Amino acid sequence: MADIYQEAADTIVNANRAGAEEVAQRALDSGIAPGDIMQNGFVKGIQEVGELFESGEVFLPELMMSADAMAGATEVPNAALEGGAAESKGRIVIGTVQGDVHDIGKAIVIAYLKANGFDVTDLGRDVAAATFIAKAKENNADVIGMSALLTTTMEEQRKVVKTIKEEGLPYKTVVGGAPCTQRWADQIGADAYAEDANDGVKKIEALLGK
Ligand code: B1M
Repeated sequence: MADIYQEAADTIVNANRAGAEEVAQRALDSGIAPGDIMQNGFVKGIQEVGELFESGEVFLPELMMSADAMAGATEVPNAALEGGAAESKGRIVIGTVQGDVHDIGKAIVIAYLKANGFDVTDLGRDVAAATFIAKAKENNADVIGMSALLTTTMEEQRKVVKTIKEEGLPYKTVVGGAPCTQRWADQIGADAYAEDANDGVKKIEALLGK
């Protein structure tokens, strides 16, 4: 098992999208759970690339190619995770905040939520605070999920929470993404912080009493 996880991580480090898709499919065919191959394999790979980027050993074009391989890797398990339960546990609108294009983690969170019976509307990335609110109204949402990967874009989460409180809107808010913490969620008045996709499902279930 450890071998295929390492193989998965390597495809991301080597920016090999076709290889990533092949390893993902092979993992699923051999009975490995979608969440396991993502978390123990591909996510480890993109984290390693992130560290190499940070230390100046890889540059932005290589990081972008690894991110593309990651997108390929994510599509295969996500398709397998779709449509887990018949009855909706609640309606979620989720997006990456304005100024931020990181959406790999959000895609994983969405797949987990769908597999666990939530009705999810993906707002995409670079989503303005006003759009989160407008889409929550349009979709009669229970929860707004906001992903932010940059310390400079986290503030956008505060804007959404502030508008909800000022206007007395009924939406629960969940924040996530590498720079976010429980402390940050408390500071901006968000209802929950989710460390990863699995935690996201648990926190949203708790918020909605499921
Ligand atoms: Co960028 N990037 N990046 N990047 N990138 C980081 C985030 C960075 C930490 C790298 C570094 O310098 N070490 C750094 C941020 C530093 C900071 O703010 N403190 C950074 C930077 C600086 C930048 C640029 C500014 C680089 C530049 O242009 N000079 C630029 C910004 C562009 C922009 O957004 N405006 C940029 C660009 C990019 C790419 C486009 C090349 C690519 C993104 C591609 C894409 O997403 N489509 C990219 C990538 C891939 C990364 C790293 C390497 C990996 C991020 C990732 O996908 N992680 C990242 C370094 C790192 O994290 N080590 C980095 C894997 C993913 C599964 O984890 O997203 O944390 P994560 O999601 C988790 C949890 O956080 C949680 O669940 C997920 C699944 O377990 N979660 C939620 C996330 N969202 C949630 C929402 C929820 C609940 C849980 O709501 C309910």
